[in-house]
Amino acid sequence: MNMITNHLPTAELQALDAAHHMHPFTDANGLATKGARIITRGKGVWLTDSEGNRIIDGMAGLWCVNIGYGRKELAEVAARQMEELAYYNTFFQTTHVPAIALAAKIAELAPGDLNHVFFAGSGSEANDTNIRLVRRYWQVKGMPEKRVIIARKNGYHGSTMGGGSLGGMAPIHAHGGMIDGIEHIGQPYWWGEGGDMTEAEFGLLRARELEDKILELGVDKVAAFIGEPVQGAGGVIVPPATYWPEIQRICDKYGILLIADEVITGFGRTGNWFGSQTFGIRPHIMTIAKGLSSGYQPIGGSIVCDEVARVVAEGGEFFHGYTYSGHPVAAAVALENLRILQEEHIIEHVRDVAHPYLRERWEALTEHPLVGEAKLVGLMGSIALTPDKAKRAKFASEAGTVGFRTRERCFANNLIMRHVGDRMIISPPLVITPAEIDILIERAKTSLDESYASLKADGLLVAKAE
Ligand code: PXG
Repeated sequence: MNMITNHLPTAELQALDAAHHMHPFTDANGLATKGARIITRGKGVWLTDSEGNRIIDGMAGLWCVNIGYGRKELAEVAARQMEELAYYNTFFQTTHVPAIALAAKIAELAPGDLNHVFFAGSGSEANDTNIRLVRRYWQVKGMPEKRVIIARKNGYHGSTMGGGSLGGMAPIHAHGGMIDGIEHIGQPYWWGEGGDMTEAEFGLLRARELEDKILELGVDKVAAFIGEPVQGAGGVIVPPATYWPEIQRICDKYGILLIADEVITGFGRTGNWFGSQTFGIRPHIMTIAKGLSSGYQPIGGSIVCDEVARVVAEGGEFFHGYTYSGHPVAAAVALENLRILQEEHIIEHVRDVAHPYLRERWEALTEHPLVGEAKLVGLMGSIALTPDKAKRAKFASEAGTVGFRTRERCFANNLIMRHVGDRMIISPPLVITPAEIDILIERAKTSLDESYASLKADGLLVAKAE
C-alpha cells in the first residue's frame, strides 16, 4: 500500500491535494494555484506546518480544541477502547459503557433538568436531530401543525440540509436550497446594524422580532426558536445584555421550545460549562459538539430536558438515529476530555486567568487606527475593522476585502486569526497561558500594522457612502 507521508515535499503534497481532495468552504481554484497550507503537528496552542513554521492557533482548530493539542491521555483511551470494543451501535435496545458513562456525565454537567442526551457525529447532525425532535414533540402532544422553527439571519447551525437551513447565511441557502418550515429574524448585531440606537434598545428591538414573527405565523404553527448564545461563525457577535432575557421572556410567554446551539459556546468557551449559563438562558435543548471531545474525535449531540424527553418517549419509537450515535471510541475520548477539563480546572483558568488577561490586551487593540470595537466573552473574541470609528463605517471596498487582507498578514506572521467579512475573530485553546496571549497579541498588532500600511498604500482606507 502506498502511504502518504509527511516526508513528501510540500509542493508534491499540495498537487495531490488539489487533484483529489475536495475541501469544505474553499475555492478550489485558489487551491490549485496557491496550494493549501499543510499542518503536520500540534502541541498545546501550537501548530507546525510542513515547512517547519511554528504557528500559534488563535482558533483552536475550528473552535474545538479546547484542551489544546497533543494530550496523550486521549490517544491512550482511544487505543484501549478500540481494542476492547471498537464499535457497537446503540439502536434496537442495545448500549455500551462509554455511551452510558458519557450521557450520565453530560447530564451531571448540564444545568437544570437537561438530563438526556441523543448522540450524533457532529453539530450539523445534532441540529438535524433537533428539528425532528421538536416537531415530534408537538406531534405527540397532538399539535402536528406546530412545526416552524425560528432562527436568525447570520446564525450558523451547520452545513447539512437541516443545519444549513436553520443557519441564516444566504450564500449557503443559494447552494442547494432550504428545507421547509424555517423562518429567520434579524440578528442582534449592534455595531453593524444598530444605527443610532443604544445597544440596550437595539437588543430589545431584535429580540421582539421573535414575538412579531410568532404573531405573524400564529403561535399554533411555531415549534421552537434556535440561537447561538454568541454567534460564532457569523463573526463573534456578542448580543446586547438586553437580548437574551427578552428572548427567554417571549419563549416562556408563548410556550415555544428554546434551543441553545452550544456547539461553540459549550465546554468552557465562555468561562462557564455552557454559554447559556453565562447569558442566563434556560433552554429545553442544547446542541453540543466540538469542545465535547476537544476535536480529538468527531462527536456531537442534543442535551434534552425532562419534559421533551418524556413526551417523545410517550410517542413510542422515535424513527431517528445515526450508525455512529454514541460511538464507543468517540464517547470514551469525550469522557476523558471532560475529565481533563474538570480536574485541571480549565474553565476556572478561562474565567479567572486567561479571560481577564486577554481582555485588557484585546480591548487595547481599539487604539489601533483600523479597529473600531473589540468584544470578548470568555475566550471568544472579535474586532471590527473600520475606516471611521466614530461612524462605525463600513469600507467602500467589497465586504471582506480588508478582513481577508488582514487574515493574510496574520497567516504570514504565523498567527491563525480568522476573518468574517471585515471582523477578525479568535477562539484559542482554553489552556492558553498569559505568555502565549502576549505572543498572540504581538502578532495580531504586527499584522494589523502591516495590513493598515498596505491598505493605505492602495487607497483602500475609504468609507462606504451612507
Ligand atoms: N452549530 C454551531 C454554532 C457551529 O458553530 C455547527 C453547529 C455545525 O457543527 P459541525 O460539527 O457539523 O461542523 C457549528 C460549526 C467557521 C466554521 O467558519 C464554524 C463551524 C464549522 C466550520 C467552520 O467559523 N461551526
